[in-house]
Amino acid sequence: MKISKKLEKWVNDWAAICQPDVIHWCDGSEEENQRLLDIAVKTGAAIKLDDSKRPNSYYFQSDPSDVARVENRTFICSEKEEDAGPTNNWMAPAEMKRILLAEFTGSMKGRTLYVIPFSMGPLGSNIAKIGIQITDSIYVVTNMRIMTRMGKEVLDVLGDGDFIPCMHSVGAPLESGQQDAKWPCAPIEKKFISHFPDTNEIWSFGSGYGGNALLGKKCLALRIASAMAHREGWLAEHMLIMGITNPQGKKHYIAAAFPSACGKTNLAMLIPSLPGWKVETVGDDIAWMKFGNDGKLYAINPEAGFFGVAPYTSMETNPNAMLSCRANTIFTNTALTPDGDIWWEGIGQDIPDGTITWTNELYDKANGKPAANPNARFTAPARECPVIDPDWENPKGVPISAFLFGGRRPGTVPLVYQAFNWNHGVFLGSIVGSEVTAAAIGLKAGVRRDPFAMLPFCGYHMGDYFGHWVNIGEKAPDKSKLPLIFNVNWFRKGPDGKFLWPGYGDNIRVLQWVIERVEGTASAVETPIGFVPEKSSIDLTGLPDVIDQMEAILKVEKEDWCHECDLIAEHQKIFGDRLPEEMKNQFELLKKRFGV
Ligand code: GTP
Ligand code: SPV
Ligand code: MN
Repeated sequence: MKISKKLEKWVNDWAAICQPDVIHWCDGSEEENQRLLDIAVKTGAAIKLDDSKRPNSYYFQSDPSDVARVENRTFICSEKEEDAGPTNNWMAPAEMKRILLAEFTGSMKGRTLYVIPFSMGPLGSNIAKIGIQITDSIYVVTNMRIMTRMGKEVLDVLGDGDFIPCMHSVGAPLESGQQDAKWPCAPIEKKFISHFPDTNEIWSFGSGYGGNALLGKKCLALRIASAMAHREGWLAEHMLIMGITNPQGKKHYIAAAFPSACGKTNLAMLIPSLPGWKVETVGDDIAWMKFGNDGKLYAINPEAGFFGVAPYTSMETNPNAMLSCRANTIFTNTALTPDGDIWWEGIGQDIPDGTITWTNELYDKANGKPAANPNARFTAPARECPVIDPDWENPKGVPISAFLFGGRRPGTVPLVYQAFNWNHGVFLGSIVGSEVTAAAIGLKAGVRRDPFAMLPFCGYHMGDYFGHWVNIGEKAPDKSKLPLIFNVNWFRKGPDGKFLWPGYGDNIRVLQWVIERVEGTASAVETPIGFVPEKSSIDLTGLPDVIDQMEAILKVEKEDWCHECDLIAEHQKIFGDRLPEEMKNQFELLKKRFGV
């Protein structure tokens, strides 16, 4: 392996601090991966699933305190506090490093320090970024191998070049002779997911779960990358990317930002319920976008796998996700069946007798607790997805025709509406709201604002982030080629508390309208919030029950929106004088259109 002096020094310096027993440089090979998984099985950290049911797949249960991202322990450590903005936790970089150096000291005693060279984006493409993660967790190494391009090829491409240093420890040193925990981690007040956007560094301590620990994902590809994108004039977004081909064979790509656990994976892989339509997946969580020479905005998926929400994924709701995790997958916090397979609520089959819950107890229907954690996840290679797009690894990316924003809104927000123009679309992104989900720990129930679905992932001042989106529109090489912007809501409920819209594969009916708007062929009604489809312009063939509901699904009620305007006013206040004029104007225009 080709290791630069700079990289070697960085690793050795950390090793001197963390004091591991062994240093292991990951080459990313099949043999290495197997060796690590065998160790995880031997120590009781993992269970190998039955090869005839779930080939080459493994099952992990986390500590009950470490099941999702921890937003109140996530920090943006910019030099200036105002650069982190009102929506991020801030600490001065020197202070955070002082605290964390003490925590990292001796934190890997009795453990192995793994060095993971990884690329976000196709290896060697000029849009890709190389990171090096240090970790003391086998779970993290084996997940990073699925989620990123990882191993010695990355070092060959890196040479003496710059990398983004990503430091991670689960924060659970072992005394000699001490028995390891099944899922080592530190208590909540010792967890720190820290980002240094001025120097492009990540220091994560105390958690082994998902976005807290797989540092290429939220930490690098969103928080650090969003700050780089702001400086350099591109976009790093919490968006799926999908290709949609109509029955005439015309293909468009769209990107969509929904908050965590609000339907990105499901939309990215949907199987259209309308005949003749085809959907292909480029990515399900993150998009990096730059203008191409032709003036269009091009997107790449920096990831190589899916870290998908398991519960309620089924052959009914998302067959392509089920097929993606058919083999070569790591399951975390699902339930385990007696025949060595996994199970979760909403998987589409009854729970087998003798199933073990994610907390490692025999499932007991009577106690009312779910068998799988609501944030149980599968880590599956993107190449296993039956509808992966032929261009998903194209280093040029794919051209984006439309952006969708959305969240879980039980009321107020219609199924779909289109922004009047770019800045109005940016305003729609800035006011995205959603009922909170299980993807983060400790949030108050109810609707919260999650602008652009980036609230937990923006590495700088959110007001400046809105301004950056305005700028992208202003500086576009050809404004006529900017994506059109829409807002969608699959989650509106009727008086009985049930979803009004069937969702999932039927969402193609909304995508059809979106694409016909892009092509200029679908009709729409102008309302104060934007263009809403004519009832007749959404194809409801085969959905007789929904026809009567369409009024309620598409309704824009003045009373609801007056209340919404009060909430938007409160939301905008948070950003103070760093809220761009354009966003204030858009809000004034909205109120004026309602006559308030
Ligand atoms: P992260 O990976 O956390 O960023 O989430 P995600 O946006 O990829 O969410 P995902 O697609 O995994 O969806 C999470 C939940 O939303 C699942 O439990 C789905 O069942 C539910 N869901 C997704 N699409 C729809 C839909 O169209 N209608 C309804 N009612 N529920 C949906
Ligand atoms: C999310 O919470 O948006 C996720 C899962 O995609 S995690 O990687 O844990 O952040
Ligand atoms: Mn996500």
